[in-house]
Amino acid sequence: MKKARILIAVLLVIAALMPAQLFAQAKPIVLRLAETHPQDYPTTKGDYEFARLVKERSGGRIQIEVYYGSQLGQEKAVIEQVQFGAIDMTRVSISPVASFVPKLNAFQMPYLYRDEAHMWKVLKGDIGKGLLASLEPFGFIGLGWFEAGSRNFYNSKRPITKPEELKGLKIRVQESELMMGLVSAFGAVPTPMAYGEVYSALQTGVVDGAENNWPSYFSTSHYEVAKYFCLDEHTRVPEIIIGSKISLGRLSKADQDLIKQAALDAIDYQRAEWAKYEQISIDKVKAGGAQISYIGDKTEWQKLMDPLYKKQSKEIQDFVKQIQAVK
Ligand code: GTR
Repeated sequence: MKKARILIAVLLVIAALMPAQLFAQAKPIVLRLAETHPQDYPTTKGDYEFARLVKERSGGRIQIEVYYGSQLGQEKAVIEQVQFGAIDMTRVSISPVASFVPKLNAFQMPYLYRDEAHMWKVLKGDIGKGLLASLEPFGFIGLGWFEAGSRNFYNSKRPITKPEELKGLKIRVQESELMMGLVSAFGAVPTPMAYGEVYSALQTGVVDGAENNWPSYFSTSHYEVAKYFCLDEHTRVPEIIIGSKISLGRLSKADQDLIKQAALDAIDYQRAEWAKYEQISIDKVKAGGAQISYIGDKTEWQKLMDPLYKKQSKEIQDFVKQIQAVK
């Protein structure tokens, strides 16, 4: 009896001295990722691929739970929560992140990239890598980029074939100062609003139009209430996955690196999903009655953006030059 008691006491002392990690091993590290779009949307599919890679490579030790469909809130509020560590990570457009990290505006300037291939050369090259690595002082860990096509105007009032036809239209924009400036430079009236509120704002006439890519125009059903779509391709705004410096900062350097690499390795999968879904979206909105105006020569549209470029800080103007120089 006495021996048994001594044994228990010894075991308790050993247990108390064992590092906490040994016990934690049995319990996986669970990280929450916030996503605006529905479950079948290509960014969400990219999130799942990222989560799959992390789980596989960590032998199940790290698990990412994807909260799609804005379950954790609208983008701006989610970014704030990531910044103070209440949400571990999120996939968002860089537009609203630029309110927290102004230099990101350089990556969403109008008519900046020659095409999709140019943008990806920038994002996957030194400029993109450097940018991801520079988010830490703002409370974020930059993980990776996703494709989001080009953004275009659509409205419920009239077909748009020239920029002056946008004059006076109330256009919803993301919560982004740059996007407000862009819409104003076209002579329209910008109205910042959360993504989830746009359908009813279009339906009730609170706004006349909005701007987005084909997949968002389709998946939100905005084409039902704003059928004039103008393929002016004014911006190409990459999506970004950001982690919370507070919450990911608690992980070991090796685990952080594993997560970063998995996010980068999910990019090509997401881009392939994007291409498929973009085509489906184009077909569906056309079949659903959307009227498309195709803009051939965009010189006139581009010229109107000169003042917006000139207004940017030196840091952004330098970035723009570097981006343009990537061949
Ligand atoms: C989409 C983007 C979303 C959100 C939305 C918006 O293209 O994927 O993350 O930013 O646009 O306009 O609010």
